[in-house]
Amino acid sequence: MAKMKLYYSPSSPYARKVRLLALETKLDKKIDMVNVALTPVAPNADVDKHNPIGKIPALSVKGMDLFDSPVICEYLDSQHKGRKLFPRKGRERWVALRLQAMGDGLLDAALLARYEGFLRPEDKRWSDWSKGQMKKIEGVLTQLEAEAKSLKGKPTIGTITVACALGYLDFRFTSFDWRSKHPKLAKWFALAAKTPSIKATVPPPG
Ligand SMILES: N[C@@H](CCC(=O)N[C@@H](CS)C(=O)NCC(=O)O)C(=O)O
Repeated sequence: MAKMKLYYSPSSPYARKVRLLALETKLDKKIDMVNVALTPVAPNADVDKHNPIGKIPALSVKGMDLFDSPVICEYLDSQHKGRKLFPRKGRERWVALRLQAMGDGLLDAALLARYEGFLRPEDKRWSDWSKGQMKKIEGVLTQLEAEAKSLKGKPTIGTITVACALGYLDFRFTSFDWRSKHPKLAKWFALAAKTPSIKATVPPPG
């Protein structure tokens, strides 16, 4: 079978979800990695060919292009015979999907704040917009702290996404001390960060 092709960047937290899931399910050997650079104002023509939204991650497989990260992750999880990271049914499934939604929601806000504070020309920046995004990030962190128990146990798409979201805060929001107000979450992440797949996908500095 032809190898799958993953368009990604080592700094993308959404692509990191896919890379983590691939490592956890040992599908990584079946994927060729295509490292691309892009922003909303500097799109990548190759990515545009594979994702009409022009974002990474995108996965080319069997003549089809898949996006976005929840869809790619669920597809990959259907391609192996081991323990599923998308629990198939029951409460466990909704807990995992809900955690994924919280992690993705945190990331969506974090990326908007990052683009606002880093990409947008300084004279056009809007501090209320950035504050609004930071409020969403705080909201997710508070909720995760309240239900930190649900993060324990074997990895699921939910815990993987939360780990990518917290990792992104550490990567791009270095002066944001999320740990002191969310000690249970911080404790969980300190342990999770020792997992080989998480260690192997830490974004390089820069
Ligand atoms: N909902 C998408 C979000 C993907 C996303 O925003 N990726 C960023 C990189 S981390 C991107 O491609 N940004 C370029 C752009 O917004 O044009 C997913 O889960 O895959």
